Amino acid sequence: MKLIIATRNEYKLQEIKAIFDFQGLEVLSAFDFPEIPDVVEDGDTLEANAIKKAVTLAKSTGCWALADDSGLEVHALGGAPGVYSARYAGEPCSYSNNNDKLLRELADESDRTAQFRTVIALSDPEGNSQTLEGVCAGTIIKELHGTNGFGYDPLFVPEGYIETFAELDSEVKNRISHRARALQKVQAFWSELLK
Ligand code: ITT
Repeated sequence: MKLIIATRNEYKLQEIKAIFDFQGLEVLSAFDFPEIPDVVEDGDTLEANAIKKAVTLAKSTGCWALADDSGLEVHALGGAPGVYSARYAGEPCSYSNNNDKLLRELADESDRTAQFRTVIALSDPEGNSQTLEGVCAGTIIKELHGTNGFGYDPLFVPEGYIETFAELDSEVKNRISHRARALQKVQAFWSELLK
């Protein structure tokens, strides 16, 4: 059976491939379907965007599809940037501009707690979908540290660690992250489905 990972984010794709056990599945991604346009992520929630991405790819390809929509939720900012994490500093989207804006917004804040949230949507070829979620709590530090990972990783120190996700080995991030936690649930759901 084929499973399409509905992303064109190379970092995210590598993390999903490292975390999820795709045994017996032929794994493809949105990169294998250049003729299918990018899905416009105009939902108000991570759930809505994840479902839109998974269902669009599943229906256009006739295969099962898995989509991940993730965001950083900062408590002192009322949960922002949240679903708008990719475009936090406006267009064109840039990780560096987003991180700079986050540091500016938190300049006078003593509460720097935050969490990453991932919602994974799985869609069958007809567009019936299911979502599962994972959260990773941590804090936002005051300057960029590390070069691994992507997005807000150089500013995010997960709870129980002193290094950012961008300093930690990818093996550690892929064990404790929001994405790992969501994918563990997807793995259990998928195993049940195959029974
Ligand atoms: P796709 O929609 O193609 O999957 P995307 O880059 O648009 O890729 P998201 O909408 O899920 O991905 O993510 C929104 C932003 O959240 C993303 O641009 C990053 O800045 C940030 N982000 C997501 N996951 C992250 C992670 O694991 N570490 C750091 N930042 C992350």
